[in-house]
Amino acid sequence: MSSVVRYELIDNIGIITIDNPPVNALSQALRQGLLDVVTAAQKDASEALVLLCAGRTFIAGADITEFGKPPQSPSLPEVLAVLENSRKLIVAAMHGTALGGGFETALACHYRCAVPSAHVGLPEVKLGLLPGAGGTQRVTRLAGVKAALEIIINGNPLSAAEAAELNLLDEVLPDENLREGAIAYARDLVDSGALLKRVRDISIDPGALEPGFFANYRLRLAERARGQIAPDRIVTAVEAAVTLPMEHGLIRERDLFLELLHSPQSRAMRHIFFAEREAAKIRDLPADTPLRDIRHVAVVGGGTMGGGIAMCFANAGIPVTLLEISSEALERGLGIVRKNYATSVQKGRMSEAEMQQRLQLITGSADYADLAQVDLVIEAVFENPDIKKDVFRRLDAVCKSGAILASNTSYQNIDEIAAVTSRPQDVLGMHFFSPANVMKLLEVVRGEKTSHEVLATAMQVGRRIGKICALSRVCYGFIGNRMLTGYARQAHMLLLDGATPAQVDGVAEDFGMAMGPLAVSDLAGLDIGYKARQAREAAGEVLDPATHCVASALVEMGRLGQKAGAGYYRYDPQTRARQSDPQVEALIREHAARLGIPQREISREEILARLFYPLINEGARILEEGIAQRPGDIDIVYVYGYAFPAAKGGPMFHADEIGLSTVYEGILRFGLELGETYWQPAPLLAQLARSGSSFAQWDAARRD
Ligand code: T1G
Repeated sequence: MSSVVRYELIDNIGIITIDNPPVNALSQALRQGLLDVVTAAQKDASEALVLLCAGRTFIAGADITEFGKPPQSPSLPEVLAVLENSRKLIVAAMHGTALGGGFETALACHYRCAVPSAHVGLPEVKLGLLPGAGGTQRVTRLAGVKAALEIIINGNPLSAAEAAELNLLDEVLPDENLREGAIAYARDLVDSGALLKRVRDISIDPGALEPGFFANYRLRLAERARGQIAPDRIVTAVEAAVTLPMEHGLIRERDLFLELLHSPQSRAMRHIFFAEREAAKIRDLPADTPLRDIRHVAVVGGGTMGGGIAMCFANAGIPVTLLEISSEALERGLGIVRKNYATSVQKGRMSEAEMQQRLQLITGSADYADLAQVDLVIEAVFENPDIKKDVFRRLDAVCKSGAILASNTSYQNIDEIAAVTSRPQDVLGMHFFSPANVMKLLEVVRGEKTSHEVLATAMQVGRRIGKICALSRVCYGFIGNRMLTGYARQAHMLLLDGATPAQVDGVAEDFGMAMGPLAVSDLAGLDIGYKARQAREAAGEVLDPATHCVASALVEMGRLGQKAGAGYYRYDPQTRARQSDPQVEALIREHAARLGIPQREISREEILARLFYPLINEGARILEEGIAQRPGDIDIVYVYGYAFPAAKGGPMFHADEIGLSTVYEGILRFGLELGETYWQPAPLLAQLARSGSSFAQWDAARRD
């Protein structure tokens, strides 16, 4: 018997227990053990078999760490064929999250049961894959074509009840006693003379679909899954389930799976999967760093960000006090929160009862004394250093010893803020992204004196409220916003060189960005950058007009962006759809002429390189300065904070894919063509490019 698959016979029911922590991933040893046990059980006294897992979940999928390595037999399809062809009835008994190959294993069994809290799903699409062990063929046979397409293309888990509704589960057990319930269910099946039910024997009536169904589905899919190839291949695999016999359908599915497995997109998305988990680990923090107990949180500042942050905690069931400077300001803040929740209820994302439950967790206050016993405070007031320091002085005076004081600042120096308190070891940054209750990224900013305990607690709290956390040291703009500077600067300068806003944004969006840089500026509000520039000029800085003159002119014309109905684009008042505006293009030409910049045709390749090379170059600086722990952390910041396409793996992974020498030589070329001011290669980039290395290799060498 293998170490990861155990077998025992109880009252002539064969119990197969898989035990491969942490998530019972289908490693080679597990596949071999399962095959051996099921084969052996064909000859013993068992009347039926129950397949269940120890630990926190049923099989959570193929072992992703094996991908990209030489395949090792037995393959999962081989193992599942043994299950499906077993002469003895096999019941899959699920708990936790039966995902991917795990759910496919259950689908190859004859009956499926689960505890009420279980979830099942086929999330392969999130790794740039499709189910490669019969999932597309079996789910289509059980749940029908339309449900199968939605389940596999969305990749989201279904509750046990939802799965049962779709005929994907035969029994939802009465309670959470998995083993007991599964054995009783198997015994009932045997005693009732239940037949071996093979999903492969279910036939699908192609006539049930309207003519041209798959072609139309593909057309609608094109916009939804922009740039991703896996969704299209999923349609092909599901179509095969309708048009081909099972054996041929399985072969077709396997071919499509292998095509995706070796695709750059899947490699990139698998990189993001592991980078996300790696980013949660702080290199120099002992694994047993104690955590502080966070039971009650406060947010100072009830603006858009403060309200959104308060919602993050309420959504996680954590009581939160929202503090404002006056009852009027507080009412406005709570109004933002109520409006956000009402929108979610209206869109069916939550019930009225859930909304009320969450609202009850949010208490308003205009008195700092109410914060005396909270465990964590997140300051989210104006991006003004003096105002922030005043807030921290007051928090330091009021909050209990051991309370963590965090700032949501996007740019201010955490060390300077910490220095105005008596407890710099309890101070750090927790930088949320707008809208805070939606965006997944949380930049945890480590001050010079921030203690290990406070850091570890902040990362854990981030996970608790559903955020993906990345650690940053202190610098202007931390990781994400610091890198964005060069990207946004080139977007503006490309306009003066002759590109239109639609061209610049179109290239970025064809690359896979959710929104191009100029459309993002319109969304955020052009006045934010305008005010920041005014503050810098007031402090005596001399700014280069070529980096912002058009943006400033738009603000001075009242074109603040989407909120004003116009910025770089005009916006339809109903749909908010953007339209190019000849007036803006004339304004650009006028400023280019005033600066003596000749306008010319700009190629797609030049736009792409001028947008993304500065991003990569600044990322290299951030790595060499130790601001970010690893290249993957930067990738996570960009995928989850700035909607960089996961199918490209993030800026640093993408740089490795195109080759650092390509990036480095491109920067040198732009330096010659456009002037070296903004085209200074980062030393680390130059070093790695010259040695033919990559960010990934550099990072691996540092770990060893
Ligand atoms: N393979 C290898 N390691 C995995 C893994 C997997 N499938 N899933 C998780 N881990 C590791 C993870 O890296 C982390 O490691 C630890 O387990 C805990 O994970 C043939 C081809 C199951 C919902 O996509 O969604 O099947 O950091 O921190 O928050 O058609 O893990 O501790 O060293 O995420 O409780 C399809 C992926 C694979 C599911 C648990 N399956 N996993 O979440 O823990 S492709 C998936 C998850 C496939 C078939 C195809 C989540 C989870 P470490 P965690 P969690």
